[in-house]
Amino acid sequence: PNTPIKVAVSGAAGQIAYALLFRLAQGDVFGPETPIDLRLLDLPQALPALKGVTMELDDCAFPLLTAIRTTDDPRVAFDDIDAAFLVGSRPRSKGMERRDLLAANAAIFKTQGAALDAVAKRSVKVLVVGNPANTNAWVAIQSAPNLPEGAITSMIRLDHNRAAAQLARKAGVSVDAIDHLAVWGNHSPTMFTDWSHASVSGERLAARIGDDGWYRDTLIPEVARRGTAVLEARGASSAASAANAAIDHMRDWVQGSDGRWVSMGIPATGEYGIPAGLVCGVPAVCRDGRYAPVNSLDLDVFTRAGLAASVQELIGERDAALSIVST
Ligand code: NAX
Repeated sequence: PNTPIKVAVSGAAGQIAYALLFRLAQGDVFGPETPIDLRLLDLPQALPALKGVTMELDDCAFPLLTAIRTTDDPRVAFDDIDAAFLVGSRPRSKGMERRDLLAANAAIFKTQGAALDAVAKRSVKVLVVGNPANTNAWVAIQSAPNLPEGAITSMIRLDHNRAAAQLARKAGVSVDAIDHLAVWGNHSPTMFTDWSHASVSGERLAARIGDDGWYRDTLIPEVARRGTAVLEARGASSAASAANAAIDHMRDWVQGSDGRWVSMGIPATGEYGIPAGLVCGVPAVCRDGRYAPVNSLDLDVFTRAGLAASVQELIGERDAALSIVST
């Protein structure tokens, strides 16, 4: 039998994890041949609820699930792991300032980055889902100087998938038919959905849809506000779709994207006026367990302006987190 892959999930007692863990244990990321050893991390007060989740995982009798360990200690959770989904973060409480929220999360991701640096496999693949996801990933990277560049990424795939679904519906094609779609920037309302390179079966998607006004005035704001719309309708934030996006992100990173573009939050290389190192959503292609950003695209004025606004917001978040990282 194959050696089990060791996978940590933080925020494991939360609602996204509740949609994520069962699919992971079923083989949706690492494939039907790879046994999986789960390390579930949450805060001490969540451990009783987490016990219930592990009971349910047991009760599924997943053939691939070889072990489950629960802990409130990141060093225990991340010991020798191959992959991590960092879903847990500090939510905004009533009256909390944005600055305080950033600082609280910077402290969490500083600790978790240092723990990854100390004990994870050097080949570890980390996906940060907990918000502010881009900046949390940036903080973790600063705290993990001994991990190879590119080990830690953030999730913008939910936004990518949301855009793909809307575009496919508008064009009357299946989602699979769409390629070269990109979501740039921060996972926040400033994110920028870019259809300027998108194609459908070799044809330009924009030409197929033929409605630039719809793209600018409906699609872009609707993708940006989709999280709020789900929250209002469901009375709870996106969970199953967020877990699905996390699965898509990690699966494509591990197994390859088959030449297709996916959007990932990755440390910028200096392209497109994004300051090097800033964790920013960009289009990428995954192959052989690695991702490569799609570089040297010609961006039109509208796209450049949208991206620049989101980058400005990311710089502000990074600067607010900086004091925590450096103390
Ligand atoms: P829940 O509140 O249901 O669960 C969060 C869990 O994290 C809780 O069990 C909590 O105890 C735990 N936790 C908090 N601090 C922790 C720490 N320091 N170490 C370990 N565990 C910790 O939230 P849920 O709906 O699951 O959402 C989780 C995060 O995903 C939130 O930050 C949310 O904003 C973010 N999202 C990010 C998305 C993205 O596209 N990047 C989309 C979905 C989602 O909004």
